[in-house]
Amino acid sequence: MEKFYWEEEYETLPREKIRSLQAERLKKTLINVYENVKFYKNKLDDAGVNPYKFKNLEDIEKLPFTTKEDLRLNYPFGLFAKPLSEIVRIHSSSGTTGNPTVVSYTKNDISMWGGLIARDLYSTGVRSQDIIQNSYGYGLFTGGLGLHYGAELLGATVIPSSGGLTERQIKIMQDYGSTVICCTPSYALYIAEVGKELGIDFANMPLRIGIFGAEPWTEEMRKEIEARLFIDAIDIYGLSEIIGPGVSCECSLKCGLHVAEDHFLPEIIDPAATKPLPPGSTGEIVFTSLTKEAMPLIRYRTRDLSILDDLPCQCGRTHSRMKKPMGRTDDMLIIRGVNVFPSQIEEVLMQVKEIEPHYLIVVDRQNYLDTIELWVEVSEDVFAEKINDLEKFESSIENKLYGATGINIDVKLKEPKTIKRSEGKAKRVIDRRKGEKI
Ligand code: DLL
Repeated sequence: MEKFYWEEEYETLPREKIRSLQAERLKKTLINVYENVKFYKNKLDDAGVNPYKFKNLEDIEKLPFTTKEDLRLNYPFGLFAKPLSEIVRIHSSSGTTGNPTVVSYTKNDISMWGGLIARDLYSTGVRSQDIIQNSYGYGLFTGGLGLHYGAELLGATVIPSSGGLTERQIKIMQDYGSTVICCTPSYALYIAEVGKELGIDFANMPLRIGIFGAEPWTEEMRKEIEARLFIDAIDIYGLSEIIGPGVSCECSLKCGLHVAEDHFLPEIIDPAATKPLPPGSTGEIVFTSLTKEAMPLIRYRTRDLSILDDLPCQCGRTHSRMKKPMGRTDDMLIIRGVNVFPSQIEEVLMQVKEIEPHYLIVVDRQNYLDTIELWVEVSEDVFAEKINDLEKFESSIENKLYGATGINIDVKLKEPKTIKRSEGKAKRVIDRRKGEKI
């Protein structure tokens, strides 16, 4: 009989056992960083925490936070807890300003990561018979190699196609019969668009599951991708600082992303007060490494906003589930004092059936006042049909957006294929107030 879980012992642990496993692993991690990372020795001493005496998970509040800035200040190898002779891999993220963030892995870290991804893929319904086309970028980005090792461990056939060369991606998909595609959700839409132009019939292809992440995407976007590619679209989340993809992932039921709580301890905090929030609150998600050896991080502030739910999932897995991340605290736009997230705009847009799922938010300041425009494409036929009526159509979308966000957003309908497509993480916002250019 086929097994139901990849790693039942850990995936279905009762909550109190998860908590005691986390406490035990956290203590080990604290000792590791205290002994081997000067930055943490100083921080723990300042906080008056003796890692050898750490017992209760409740005491986590006494531990210091770690931020991206700390990684930058300790660039490149200052937070490594192991000598380079034990480090077998380095990844890094480019970042737009200053030093990149550098992360490292021991042999054990790499095999733990592979195990996590295999477990995630298994929970989504991927099996060893599957052909996985991995279109996340291979290289310093963690997406490509991260998914790759887990997919191989599962025993699936991996096609390391990396990102880009979209027509070739589609040819591979067709000729090799890929059953699973891994890429960003925005790239999945681009593949669907190019496929349509090439006359590809996705409904009759073997493709059945998509593993999408690395950027925020709404439920509405999920429906759009599922309808265009005729697949189940699954959300996978992660960040290089913590490990890469696989920090959390949906199971086939798609009702929240299961956090790998045997490896990472999640918390939700109020980003301003930096205090933990009660269960069910929306806040910034913070992770503490529990098993990582090369570069464990304590209370790493992700800047991602989500909600945690620790009730067991219908699938029987017991790890807490994260709600689909709704964006980052630093993605929040403040327009004339009103806060708005790009995801709120996307949610409204995806419900307007005449438009294409390609958009760009352009923020500026004119005469000391913030302005916000939404550039969005309409499909060929709608463009031709509504050409005389575009203004009316624009204001109907503007009204919907006002209802959802409380701000006046100036909608600019654009001709098909005028908005730049993405092969990796999409850039949805251009903030001219910060000197950004299109
Ligand atoms: O994006 C790791 C990854 C690769 C995840 C492939 C999933 C798939 P970074 O480049 O370090 O790592 O970017 C991490 O991307 O803090 C979030 O803001 C965002 N992010 C990642 N996954 C999701 C997701 C990879 N599923 C940053 N939903 C994170 C929303 C996501 N945002």
